[in-house]
Amino acid sequence: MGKETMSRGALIVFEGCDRCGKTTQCAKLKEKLVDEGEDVELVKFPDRTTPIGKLINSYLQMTEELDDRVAHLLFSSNRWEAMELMKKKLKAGTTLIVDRYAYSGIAYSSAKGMDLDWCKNPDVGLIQPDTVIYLSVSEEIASQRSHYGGERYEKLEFQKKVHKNFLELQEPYWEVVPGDASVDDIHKQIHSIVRKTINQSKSKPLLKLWT
Ligand code: 2DT
Repeated sequence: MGKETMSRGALIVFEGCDRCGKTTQCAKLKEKLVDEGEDVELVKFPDRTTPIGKLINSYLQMTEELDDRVAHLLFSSNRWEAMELMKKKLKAGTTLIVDRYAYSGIAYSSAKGMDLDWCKNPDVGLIQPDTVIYLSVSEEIASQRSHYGGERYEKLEFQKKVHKNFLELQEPYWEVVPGDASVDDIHKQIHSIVRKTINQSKSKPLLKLWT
């Protein structure tokens, strides 16, 4: 098959508050898809390995203070610096499972009181996900898991605001998956959504977010 007619990979994004089980589900999904012979890679935002990502890491660990707007723009830049490579991989047929994306950027920054539309702007034009899996955890479970670590944002009251903001950002390609069931049940549900997405995305063009 010529390169031009080769089917592309799907962009699958996982979103949710801290401790919703995203990272566990991303890993399980990758393992399952690899078993099925799919070409698949994990991507994580923030990517703390780049120079911008290192600054974000210091900010999250609270060894660095930044103006809220600067922090927001750094998170967005950290996505933009990954876009070319992600686009190349998707076009080459690799499915990308992404742990957090622009929606986290907006939900967390606007939970600090920043204007939602202002927060959205820097991410306009990123690659649009084919599916966003939003893992929604009840307040009860969230508070049981509320022994958060020491990073910025890891506080129950703040997380409640973040959850509310996420729900305002829902798009038709979002799937809200209740995160309170067992790890295996959640995995099965996610896998069936993603299988469908991979099949349907093959011949679709890559779109730009919020344009
Ligand atoms: P992890 O615990 O998943 O590494 O996230 N965050 C993340 C933002 O405030 N803006 C963003 O654009 C992104 C991607 C969410 C670290 C924290 O960083 C927050 C939690």
